[in-house]
Amino acid sequence: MAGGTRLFRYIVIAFVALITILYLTGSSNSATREQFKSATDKLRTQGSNLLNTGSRKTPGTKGELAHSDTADTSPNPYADSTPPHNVLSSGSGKPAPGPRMNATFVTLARNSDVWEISQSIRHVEDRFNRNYNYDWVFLNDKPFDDTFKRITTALTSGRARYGLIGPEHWGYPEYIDQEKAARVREDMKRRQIIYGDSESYRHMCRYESGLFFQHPLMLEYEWYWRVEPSVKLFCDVAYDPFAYMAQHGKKYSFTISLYEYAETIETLWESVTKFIKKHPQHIAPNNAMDFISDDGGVKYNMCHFWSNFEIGNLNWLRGPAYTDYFNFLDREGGFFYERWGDAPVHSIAAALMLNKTEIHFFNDIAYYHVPFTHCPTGEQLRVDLKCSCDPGENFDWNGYSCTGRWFDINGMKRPAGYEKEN
Ligand SMILES: Nc1nc2c(ncn2[C@@H]2O[C@H](COP(=O)(O)OP(=O)(O)OP(=O)(O)O)[C@@H](O)[C@H]2O)c(=O)[nH]1
Ligand SMILES: [Mg+2]
Repeated sequence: MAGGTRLFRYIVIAFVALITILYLTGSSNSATREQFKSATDKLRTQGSNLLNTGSRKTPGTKGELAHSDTADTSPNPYADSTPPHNVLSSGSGKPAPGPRMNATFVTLARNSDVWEISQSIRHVEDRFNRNYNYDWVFLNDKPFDDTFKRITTALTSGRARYGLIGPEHWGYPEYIDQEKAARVREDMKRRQIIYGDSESYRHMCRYESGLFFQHPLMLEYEWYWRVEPSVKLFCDVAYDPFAYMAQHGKKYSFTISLYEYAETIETLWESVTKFIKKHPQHIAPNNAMDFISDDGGVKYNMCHFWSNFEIGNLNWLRGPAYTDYFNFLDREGGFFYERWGDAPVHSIAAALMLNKTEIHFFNDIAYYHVPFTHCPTGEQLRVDLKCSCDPGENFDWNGYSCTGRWFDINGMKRPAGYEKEN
């Protein structure tokens, strides 16, 4: 009986042990499954958070991508960052400390420019704006399509805003003889003048010359940075250029300067001379006339700042001097009867109506727009700013650049090593 009892006890113990083992194994399996389940969920959640956070914008932004706040179930290191931050940008992407200026990027573009402007945005975001999250205003004479909005909204770290240009700003003023304008285009086509036969290019140049800063979206800002399709930034922009401009009393800036095609602006200087006579009060006492004329203003030497890059002050452009200047030139008709470009129009205005000290050359912003490169002179600077440009490509000291002249008229010493970059 004792043996039977012992045997029974053994069986009970073995049974209990087996049940315990099965229970433990089962629960640990389910625990493991549970872990995997939640990890997969976590990944999925994080993935969707990353995607959502990447497109997060200030509420109410036009073109905002779908975003669900309830999806933020796992910790997001960027969740509290203000202004909104795009975590899909490469690098640390920490918001730079300090206040922001009332500033925006601005791009005039067609829907067909979407891929080329995407490349520009990526350059600007990677080198600067991922840390600053400034807004980006896109302007178009036709409504932006969904693809343009979706792609550019995804790439910009600040608010992306889309503005339509009305016919009052993208069309012929009533005093322009459109048949005469058409004859000019035919003639320029025959003479093979670049963009000479293009009607839309003329509207673009007029709009960039005197109207973009009047768009209702642009009225909200004081500073702008113009960005065109397919431009590149080769170096980190390690500080806020808008703040720099404000702190140093700058109103207009450039990276590249060169000579204009004389055939496109045959009577521009004549018109400017008339304007100077009519509005002498707008001419700045310490102006940069020497930059644009070799003979004290008798003739224009064709030097201009290349306006596809500009960081500037919108209040200056909206002020009385520039307003009188643009209205005067617009009445002269050269935007349509010739092919006046916004680069000489802006440059002449800056050179005459600003003090020299209000114009800034950004040596440290390395920039490319086909076919010219500004690559900062000075190896230490290029290393410090992680530049990827070839200094041999730098246009600054080339004979077709006016930047050397800018240095000379301002008594600025050319950077060490410039002779090797001629
Ligand atoms: N919405 C709109 N934008 C335009 C039009 N034409 C030009 N643009 C934009 O105006 C800016 C200047 O035009 P570009 O074609 O780049 O002129 P450009 O720089 O003189 O010439 P490229 O050397 O070809 O770049 C760019 O941002 C263009 O996207 C147009 O008809 N409509
Ligand atoms: Mg261009």
